[in-house]
Amino acid sequence: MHTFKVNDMSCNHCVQSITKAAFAIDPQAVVNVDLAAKTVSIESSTDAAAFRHAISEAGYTPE
Ligand SMILES: [Cu+2]
Repeated sequence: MHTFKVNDMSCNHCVQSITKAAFAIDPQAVVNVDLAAKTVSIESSTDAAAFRHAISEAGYTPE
């Protein structure tokens, strides 16, 4: 399980962009975004760095 804090995620559009970016890395991933807590949890066997990069590319700042 990879968990990122994404403080610059502010609405459902952000949630969708990040979810889409995660699925582009691993279509089998289980992605949970908690907008209130500003966390993104991804269950995947793919390396966390790949998701971190994808979230950055989508225009967000994963911590
Ligand atoms: Cu947004």
